[in-house]
Amino acid sequence: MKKAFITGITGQDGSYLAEFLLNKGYQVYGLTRRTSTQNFARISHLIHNPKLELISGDLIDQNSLTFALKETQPDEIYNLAAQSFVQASWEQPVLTGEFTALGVIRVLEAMRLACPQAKFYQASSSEMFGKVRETPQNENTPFYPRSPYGVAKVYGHWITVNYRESYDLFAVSGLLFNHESPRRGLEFVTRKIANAVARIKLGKQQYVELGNLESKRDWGYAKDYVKAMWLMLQQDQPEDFVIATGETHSVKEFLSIACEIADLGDWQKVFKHNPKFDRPAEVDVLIGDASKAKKKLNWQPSVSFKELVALMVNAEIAEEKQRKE
Ligand code: NDP
Ligand code: GDR
Repeated sequence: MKKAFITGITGQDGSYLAEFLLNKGYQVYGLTRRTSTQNFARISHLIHNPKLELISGDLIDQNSLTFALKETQPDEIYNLAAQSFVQASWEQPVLTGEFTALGVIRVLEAMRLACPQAKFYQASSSEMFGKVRETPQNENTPFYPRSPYGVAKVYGHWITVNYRESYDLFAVSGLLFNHESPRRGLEFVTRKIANAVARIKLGKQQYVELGNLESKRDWGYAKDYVKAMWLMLQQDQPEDFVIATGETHSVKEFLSIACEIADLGDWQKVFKHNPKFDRPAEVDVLIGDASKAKKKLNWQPSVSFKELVALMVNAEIAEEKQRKE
């Protein structure tokens, strides 16, 4: 039985990845940090599974990571934990650096000491391409991050490459473009729109306040993307991969289709601009070229943009119908 260790198991991707690995028969260990109120909502359906064990630790605490890996001796390590909200990275730049950048080297150091034979996955991001140097972006496109988050992810990416080359570790970096789902945090634009549209439809809210509607993203479905992470660790050679749909759509398009799906009519009737959600420096347009993943991992996305919007809006309508105000 293979053993996997996931940091960030309580997050969107961690919860889908845990499900995916448990279905494959893995023993899964998940790192969780101590909070005064438990935040296991995304994994509540999994926590009684005997093949899942939660281990207490934090990316900022080196000993907790080394201890967790010494105890569990995993075959595969997925480093998904991070301060992952771009906007918050301007408000908490130092914390973002601690978690999202230095957190990576702490996990790598723990692995080097406790289980150097394991395979390591780093959750890198299309935000590293930022002010893009070429279109579409592939594994060789130079980075130009536009936020403290993007800068921190560049560190995480290069330290993963460096540990692979310095210590001959099986360490890979997945350059994943935006991926969404009903489990996305409410602060991210897709879930925020899907939720607001559902609430407007049900008469609980009148409009949605957003920032820049012109920015464009390559949006895929999170469940497809966690499979790509696993595939990267099943290869014989450690290599980095871009994972993306190859399509780009604006925030405005997302909003407009969401309104259509919820039968709200013209999106302009429910939209208000709030400069609070504009960013000090924006990433205008991202579009990924995942042809290497298609060729070597036999990976491709299974959900189209329109299906993704529908899936998210319908999930929010069902959820909001149940929720008591
Ligand atoms: P989420 O924000 O949903 O989850 C982040 C996870 O990290 C949570 O489990 C959180 O725990 C945990 N975490 C945060 N700080 C610490 C810490 N100091 N110690 C231990 N755990 C911590 O992110 P996603 O699931 O969306 O993304 C997963 C990873 O992939 C992240 O690294 C993100 O930056 C990266 N990424 C995401 C993309 C996307 O589109 N979703 C695209 C490209 C990269 P808690 O629940 O306690 O807060
Ligand atoms: P992103 O996702 O920054 O791409 O990072 P987010 O959904 O936060 O923003 C996408 C785009 O929408 C614009 N926008 C708004 N964004 C938010 N959150 N709230 C708003 O009200 C709003 N209005 C407009 C933003 O300006 C931006 O252009 C996500 C995260 O998951 C990262 O961790 C990950 O690395 C990248 O995707 C790939």
